[in-house]
Amino acid sequence: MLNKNKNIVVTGTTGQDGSYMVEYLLENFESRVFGLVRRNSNPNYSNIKVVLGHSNFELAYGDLTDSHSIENIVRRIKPDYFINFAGQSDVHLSWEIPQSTWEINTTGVMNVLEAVRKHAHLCRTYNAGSSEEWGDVIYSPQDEQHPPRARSPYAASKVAARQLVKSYRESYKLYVIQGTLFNHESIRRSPAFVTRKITLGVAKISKAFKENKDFEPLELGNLDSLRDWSHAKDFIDGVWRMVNQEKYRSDLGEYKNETNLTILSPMLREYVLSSGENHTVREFVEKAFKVAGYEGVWINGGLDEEYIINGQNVVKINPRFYRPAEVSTLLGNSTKARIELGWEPKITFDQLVKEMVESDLCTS
Ligand code: F7E
Repeated sequence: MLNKNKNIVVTGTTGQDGSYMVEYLLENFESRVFGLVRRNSNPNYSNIKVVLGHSNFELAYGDLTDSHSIENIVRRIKPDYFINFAGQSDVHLSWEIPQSTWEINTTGVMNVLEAVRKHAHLCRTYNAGSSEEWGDVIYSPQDEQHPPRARSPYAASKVAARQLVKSYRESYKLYVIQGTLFNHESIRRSPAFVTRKITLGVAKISKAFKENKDFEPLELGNLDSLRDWSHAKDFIDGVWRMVNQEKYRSDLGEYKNETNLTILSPMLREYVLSSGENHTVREFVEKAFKVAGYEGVWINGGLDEEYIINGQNVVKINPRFYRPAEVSTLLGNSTKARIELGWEPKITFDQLVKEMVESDLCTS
């Protein structure tokens, strides 16, 4: 168990991944965890309500795009780990706000790397990478060797961040890693993403069925996209293993001199985390309704496609949700993480859908 003297900074604390990471660290270790949050006049701490008040947890104000704030935090806290889950993670939105997507996901990462380089050289740093970086894939399943083929401003920002991570690792011998995470979901997922949008829609429509009320059908875009979906909690464990690679550990005092640093840091590995199976959006819709007790049929096709349950249209297509350039299929090969890190996902696709739908049925 890590002792109390370790300081861990987690960014994106109020989001899905950051909040699960904070919980995981506080449950398993005695270290001090600093959750980075941006100033917001209307803050939403619902994902971290269970850790607020924990004696080893502290909120710290900062913004990745404000280099001063990141530098001040790193200089003050001198973290042993810096886990960066903050970002503009909405792929579709990245066409609307390409510049701020870049500033948060790329320049923001440079700010972290610079702060760590100057003030916490031995800090183990993680940056969230994405399977979106591979874009219009050239083989399946995709592993760490797949070339970047970005198809959105979001993906391009992550590819550039990966190159920054690589160059800082090799130039300054930092322990810094950018994992490649496939889609990961949970009850904490924002409705901006298709899985949560569907489970919330299913809950709303189920309620309307039960109460015999009118409802608007759920509006979706491309139903044929294939995604490799996992549970976010499984990935938290994988990320923690990436920043604690056995070969390079002997605990944090391990790098005794510059010679060791020079030899070891460039050998760090970046890993894919994925379930190894993929499903269409259409299949997610069917499974989600089934969890709620409904089975339907698809009729028509193309932009007129509809999902019919009890003679009523519950899903229709809205072209607004199509993307200017789609990543039509993603399927991960996480063999390397499974063998070298001993990581494996524990929650199946069916369990994930069930958990999300049941949670939304309870709260709708
Ligand atoms: O879309 C299709 C959409 O927005 C999944 C982020 O965490 O994972 C996520 O990116 C698929 C796409 O996630 C709707 O066209 C259909 O093909 O849930 P999503 P994403 O774009 O795959 C990666 C790994 C990340 O790194 C990202 O940060 O579903 N789709 N109809 C729709 N998508 C949305 N959002 N809304 C729809 O109505």
